Amino acid sequence: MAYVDAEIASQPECWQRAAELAPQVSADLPDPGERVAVVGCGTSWFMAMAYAALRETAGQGETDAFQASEFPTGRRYDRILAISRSGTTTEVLDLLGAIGGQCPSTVIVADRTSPAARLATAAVALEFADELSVVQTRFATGALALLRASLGTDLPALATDAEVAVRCPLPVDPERVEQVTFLGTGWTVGLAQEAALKCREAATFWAEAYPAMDYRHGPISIAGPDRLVWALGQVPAGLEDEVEATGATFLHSRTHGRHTVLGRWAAGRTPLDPMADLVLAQRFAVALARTRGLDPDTPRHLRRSVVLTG
Ligand code: F1P
Repeated sequence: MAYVDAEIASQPECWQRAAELAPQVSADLPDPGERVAVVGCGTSWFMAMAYAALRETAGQGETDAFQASEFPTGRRYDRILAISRSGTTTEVLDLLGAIGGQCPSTVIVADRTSPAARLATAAVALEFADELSVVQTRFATGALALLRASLGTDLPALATDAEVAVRCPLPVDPERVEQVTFLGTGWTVGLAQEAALKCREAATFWAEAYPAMDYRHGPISIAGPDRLVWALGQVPAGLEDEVEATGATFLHSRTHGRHTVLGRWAAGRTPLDPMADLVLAQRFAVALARTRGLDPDTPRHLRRSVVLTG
């Protein structure tokens, strides 16, 4: 068993703990009405994208997400919110250093003693969600769970979905898949990006991700037999039929049931929350790694954090 297996399995508990923490750290999280930029790199950037879309949709204020190196320094924000498991990622440190005291900044980290925690005005530490695997799973979803709780999402209900996602059979046999494309709409675009990144990192597997409405604008040419299109969240009308007409398999938590007992669980209920569906995608990535004889904890060419020197 790899570290990532245990870390994935612990997500229901992590989400609960994040929800408990949310009211205690609310003073350091964005206030309603603030204009906020959320930044990160890799996985943390994708969580930033998800939160930004959720916050703005919830009417809490204009919220942008940026890869830390692409932050537009000429814009004015009321608060910068950085996400970084390690708290050592160079682009995040550079940005927090450059902002200085010009604007309040909060960083969500796993390690409260990290450089990012010292540079930001405030740090929210999710020590319980830290990880030994290089591949991020529970820190990312734990940070998003905290932020969703701060927006009023019912986290105990979500944790129940996560319980299903860590236990149920996978909706598809990884041995029989040649390529996967994840799709999202609104806040789940970030989740789709993260699901694809897991497949690339853990399994060096060909995985792409797009906003669902953009999929018809070219990426659909990749679809075909033995390939998978996995939609997280809302599915645009007609897309499932168009994908299936190519010979590709279309997956959605509403229809996982065609393939597994999860569908029998889901029959007559609302589909899994997309964040729980991401948990299934994490498990799919780890299973892919195993079918390819790879250690999912140690992706090639990747370390726990990207620290640039010079
Ligand atoms: C971000 C990151 C991850 C990646 C790997 C290396 O780190 O680039 O997205 O999967 O773990 O680090 P952090 O800033 O969140 O520590």
